[in-house]
Amino acid sequence: MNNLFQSRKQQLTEQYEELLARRNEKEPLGNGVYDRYRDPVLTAQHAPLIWRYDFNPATNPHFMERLGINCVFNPGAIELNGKFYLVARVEGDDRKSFFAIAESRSGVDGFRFWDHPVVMPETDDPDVNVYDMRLVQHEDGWIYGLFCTERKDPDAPRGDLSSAIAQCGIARTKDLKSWERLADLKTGSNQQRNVVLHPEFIDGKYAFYTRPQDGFIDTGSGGGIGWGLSDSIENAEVKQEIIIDERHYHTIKEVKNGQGPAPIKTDKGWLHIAHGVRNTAAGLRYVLYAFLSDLDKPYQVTHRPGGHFIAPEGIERIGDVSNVVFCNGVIARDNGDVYIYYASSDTRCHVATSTVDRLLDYVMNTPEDPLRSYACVQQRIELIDRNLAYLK
Ligand code: M1P
Repeated sequence: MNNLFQSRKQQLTEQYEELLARRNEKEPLGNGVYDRYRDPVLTAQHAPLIWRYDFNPATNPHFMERLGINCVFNPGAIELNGKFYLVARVEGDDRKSFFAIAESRSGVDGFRFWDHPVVMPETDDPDVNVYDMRLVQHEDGWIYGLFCTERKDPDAPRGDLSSAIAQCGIARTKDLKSWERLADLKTGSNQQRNVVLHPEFIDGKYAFYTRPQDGFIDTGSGGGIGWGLSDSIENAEVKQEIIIDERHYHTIKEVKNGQGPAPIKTDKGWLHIAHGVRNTAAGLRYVLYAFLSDLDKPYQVTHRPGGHFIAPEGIERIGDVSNVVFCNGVIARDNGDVYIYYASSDTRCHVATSTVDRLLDYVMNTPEDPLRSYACVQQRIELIDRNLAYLK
């Protein structure tokens, strides 16, 4: 075995194991709503070396990377038997995404990918790209993974190699290892991304959060977080969609929005994390926001705290698609702790921790966006005056 091969293999292996052994640390103080952490929980560097390198010195004398990984982001999340599992969107250097499971005992560090990525069966109409899985433990006993399946738009004009059709793929599993692919969700919309399965039956039916839109990127006249019911999950079809959380002019969700992970059930209602998008001279800016909906009627929003819940900070602002935070995975533990997995700039995955109590306090006591500068000043003056009176 040559020296170069041996020394590169050894150094890269040591570097990899160091990365996985690194303990994460909570950032000091924070905003009281949640705590951020110093390090991302998953990055492209967390992809196992056996996914990237040929370990045979005869066929790879330079110990050269053969199949690079570009980024690891937008993970779905689930807790099983006390362990934290992320189903990450792993994107190869060839721009195709696939799913892979990483597990950790702490939920904030030590995430290690399984040796093999998820083998997601295809339907009769093969996916070109799959991404952003929302994992949900449904009361029917299955773990479902809903994800975006993207295919070239067959009606795109000749020469347009970008237009695509996004729809919702559905698969189910009991162990995260073997997956049964079901038919893609049918709705009345040309495009569906950010579709999420509600964890409980509503009126005896499967309930979906949707995001109908006209174009692949543009919402057009569509958009907003939708809601609809389906009799079946094997051949899921939402015949009627209502919009439960609309876009709004001059807000953080002016251009588009989408449900994040499946909502968390609390005694005060369903706690939702979503993303909102606005346009800027520097391109789209994605932030997270939160809201609460009625326990019996999850399609009725009861509390809408104004503004963003998490926005990109520091290094999070930079990546393949800069100025983006996106969340499609959350774990709420029985003890009330909440782990919010979010990705930054379509590049890496982070965690923020909170509790159900803190998040309920946030959604129920943060005032709504009053939608006009004058009204915002009034809102802030009320807070200032209450404080001044209290501090006297
Ligand atoms: O690039 C930012 C995000 O863009 C899409 O989200 P949306 O459908 O709301 O525009 C998704 O492709 C998502 O994966 C990505 O992070």
